[in-house]
Amino acid sequence: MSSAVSAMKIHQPLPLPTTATRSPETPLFDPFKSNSSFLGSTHKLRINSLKSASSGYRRSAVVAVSDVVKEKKLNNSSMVNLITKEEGLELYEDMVLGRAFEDMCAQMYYRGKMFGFVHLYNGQEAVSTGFIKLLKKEDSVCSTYRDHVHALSKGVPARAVMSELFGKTTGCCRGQGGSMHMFSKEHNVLGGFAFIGEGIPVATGAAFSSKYRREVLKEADCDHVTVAFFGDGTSNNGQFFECLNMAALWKLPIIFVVENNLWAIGMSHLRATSDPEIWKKGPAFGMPGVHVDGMDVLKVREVAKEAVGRARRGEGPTLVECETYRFRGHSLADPDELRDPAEKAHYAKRDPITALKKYMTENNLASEAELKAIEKKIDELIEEAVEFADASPHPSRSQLLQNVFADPKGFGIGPDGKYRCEDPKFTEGTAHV
Ligand SMILES: Cc1ncc(C[n+]2csc(CCOP(=O)(O)OP(=O)(O)O)c2C)c(N)n1
Ligand SMILES: [Mg+2]
Repeated sequence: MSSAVSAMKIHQPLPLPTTATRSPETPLFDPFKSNSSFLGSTHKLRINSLKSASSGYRRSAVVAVSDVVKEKKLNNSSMVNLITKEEGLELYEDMVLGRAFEDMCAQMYYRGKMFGFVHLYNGQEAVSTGFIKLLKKEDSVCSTYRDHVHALSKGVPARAVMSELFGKTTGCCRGQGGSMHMFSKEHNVLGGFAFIGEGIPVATGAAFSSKYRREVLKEADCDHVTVAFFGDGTSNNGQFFECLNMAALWKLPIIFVVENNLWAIGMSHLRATSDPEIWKKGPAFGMPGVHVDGMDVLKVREVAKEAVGRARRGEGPTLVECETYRFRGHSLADPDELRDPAEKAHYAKRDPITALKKYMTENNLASEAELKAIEKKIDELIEEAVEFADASPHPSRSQLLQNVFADPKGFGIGPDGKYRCEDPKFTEGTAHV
């Protein structure tokens, strides 16, 4: 039996019981009774967790899938691989692409090729890759201002993302969006959003439209799924709760993916959130809540498989909290002096790319040389993306007010009686327009 086939046999979809379907007898995995290290770098949370475990308060329909996977691994020492070679190589390539792209962004930013805020995704690659590489082209992804890598995972070409960052016409938004507003109709990337939480209702609307097309317009093959990515800080925003409610009420095909990197700019998640376990908010609204180690792409993928499957089968939404970490400052303008070096070092050791590389080589899924070849291919692709972006033209002045919904009169009328925006000097002083 090939390792792929046996892997499929052993790894049946993981259970995500809902409050509606779980009988009281169903044994529930309790992460607090295991050796789980939820938000492992802190003591405070562990104390909170123990308190709630002893009060019995958190007996809700939640499953710590990362721990389930870990336990399976322990209980099945002969367990075969979680992925096939081809799958592993695809995941590796996507994560290396995300990392190398962001590293190049940092270089280009400091060389003055990009403007405004640029938020990098280093460290969080397993989340984007783990979810998006399971999606179909028709499925949608909604992001935040930390959006380059989500767009890349969803298939937007690196050169189109880089050009967008350079503010060039060949960018995926013709240079008009910039770093925080990646959008691609073709790839169903519904946007990055500078305001936190803005993407969540957009994603909920997309999921509603899929359901409407299937159930009201009778498009039987419309089983499209939407994944909304957002941060821990954002999960304290009201739009999150409103959308959880609507998604559960209407059983929408959506997955809410919280990328809990423990920080919202300089605010610790533990200081800002009454109950830091975001996953528990799912069952409160009647949907499964799942916590997963977001530094391990294979665990994320296991959780994603189940959640995407649920959504596609019309069984409704899932809330997934991925425990992850950003390896750089909040944005490239952040000197990153706030976070404890010991915390940074703790997560650096859990680099998701190094972890996958180790898994692949130790399980004979790939040789060092094969992985090196992928890294080289990606380096070349990124070099090419930069050259392409650099050589591409800036948008013409006339593009400035295209797709701007505000009436240009809002800019006022100049002394010559014409709109100010028609004055050739209107944009003087702004970068490269
Ligand atoms: C509505 C709104 N309020 C405040 C801000 C300022 N702001 C920008 S990023 C951020 C923190 C978000 O943290 P998190 O959701 O954890 O995402 P991360 O940056 O960690 O990916 C805040 C408060 C904003 N962009 N939008
Ligand atoms: Mg955060």
